[in-house]
Amino acid sequence: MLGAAAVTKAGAATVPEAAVQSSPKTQPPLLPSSGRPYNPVVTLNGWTLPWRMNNGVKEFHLVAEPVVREMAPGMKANLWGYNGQSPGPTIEAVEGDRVRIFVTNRLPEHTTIHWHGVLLPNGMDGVGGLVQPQIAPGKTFVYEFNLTKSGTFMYHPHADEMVQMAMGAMGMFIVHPKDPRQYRVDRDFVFIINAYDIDPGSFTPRVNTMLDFNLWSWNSRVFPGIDHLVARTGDRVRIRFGNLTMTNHPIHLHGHHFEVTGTDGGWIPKSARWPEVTADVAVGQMRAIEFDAVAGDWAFHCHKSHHTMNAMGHTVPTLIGVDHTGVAEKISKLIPDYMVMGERGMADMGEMEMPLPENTLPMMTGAGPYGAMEMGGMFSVVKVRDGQKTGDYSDPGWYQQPKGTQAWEWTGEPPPATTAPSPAADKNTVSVRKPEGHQH
Ligand SMILES: [Cu+2]
Repeated sequence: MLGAAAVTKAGAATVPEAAVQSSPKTQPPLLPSSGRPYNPVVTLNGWTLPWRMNNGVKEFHLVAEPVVREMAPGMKANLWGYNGQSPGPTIEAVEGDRVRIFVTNRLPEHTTIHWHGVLLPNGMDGVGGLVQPQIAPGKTFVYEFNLTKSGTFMYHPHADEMVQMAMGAMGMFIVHPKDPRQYRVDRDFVFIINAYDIDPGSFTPRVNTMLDFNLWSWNSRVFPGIDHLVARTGDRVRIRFGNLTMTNHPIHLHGHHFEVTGTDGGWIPKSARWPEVTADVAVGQMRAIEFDAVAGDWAFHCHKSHHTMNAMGHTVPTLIGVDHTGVAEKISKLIPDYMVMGERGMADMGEMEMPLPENTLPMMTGAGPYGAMEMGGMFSVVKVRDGQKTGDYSDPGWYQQPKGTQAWEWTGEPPPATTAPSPAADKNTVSVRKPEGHQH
C-alpha cells in the first residue's frame, strides 16, 4: 500500500481499492448503491469510477498510470490515463457530498490533479508548485472537499500539463443535483474531446505538437471506434462534452434543434437558453446540450471537416482536375504499389484498400447500410428508435426509413436545366489605360 502516511492523515484505515477497466466499450450506467440517489450518466466508450462510503465521506481512488488505449479496432496507442484507461473513469457524485479522492502516481514523472470547474478550497485545486507539492512517482495524495454545486466538470493534471494532457491524462467529473427530479433527463451521455498526434506506424503521441494533431477523438476513440448514442423516440437526451484539446470544436447534431443547458459554470436558466444545431466548445470549456429525440440515424460530429478524418499527410497537393492518364503506368514501373489518388476528389479513399503502415487507421472509413461513410475522427451516430426500451443502450442496427421518406434516384427525363448565361470569351476584354507621367 503506497502512501500510507497520507491515508492516516485523512483518518481512513486503508486506501480504497482502485478499480480498473480494460474494455473500450461503453459501460452501462453505474447505479448508485450508497449515498444520495441520482440518475447516472453514460460515458461514451468509458465507465464510472466505483466508490465506497466511509463515515459519510465518498471515497474514490484514482491511479495515474501508462495505459494502452485502443483508439479504434486496428489501432492502439500508448497513453497516460487513470485506472487502466485514457481518459480516466468518470467521477460521479452529488451536490452536498463530501468526497475524498486518493490519487496514486504510477507515472514515470510527478503529477497532480486539478478539479476543473469545481469550487473548492484553494489547497485542493491541484496546481503543482502553486498550491501543493508535486506528487512524486510512487506517492499517493489525498484530495478532500465538499461539492457545493451540481454541474459538469473535468479533471486533469496541473503538472507538466503539455506532456500529460498530450498523453491523454484527463477525465470527467459529474456532480448531480441534490434533488434527482431537478434537470432530469431520460438519457445522459458524457465524453471528453481530446486530440493526439501519432505518426502512422507508431504508438506514442508526439507531446510537443501545438496545432497539427492527426487524431481527433472523443474519449480517446476515433470513428469508427466511437460507440453510437442510442435513445428512444421522445426521450429527453442530454449530451455533455468537455474540450481539452488545443482548438475549438463546433459539435453538430443532425435532425434536432437542441438547447445548450449547461456550461462549466453550471446550469443555464430555462429563460436564457436558445435553440441551436451546433454548439461550439472552446478549449477548457464544457457544453451540455438537450433535445427531444426524433426517430432516425442522425449524424453527430465536429463540424471542422478535418476533425472527421483520421491520420493524414498535410503536404498532399490538390490533384482535382489533373489528368493522370499514362502517368501512373510510368511511375508504377519504378514504384510497384503506386496509385493515383484525388483526381476526382478524395471520396475514393473511403472504399480504397490501400496498404497502410502497421497501427494506423484509414483517413476516411466506416460502412453504413448504403456504402462507405467516408468519415473518421470526431463522428458518431445518434440512433433513435420507437421501440428502444428504457435503459437499453444496445445497438438497434440501422434505421429503416418509412417508405417514401428517403431521397431517390430520378430515372425519367431530366427536367430542362436553366443555366446562367456564361460570358463569352471575346466579351471579356478589359481596357486598361496606363498612367502617364507623375501627375496622377
Ligand atoms: Cu473539431
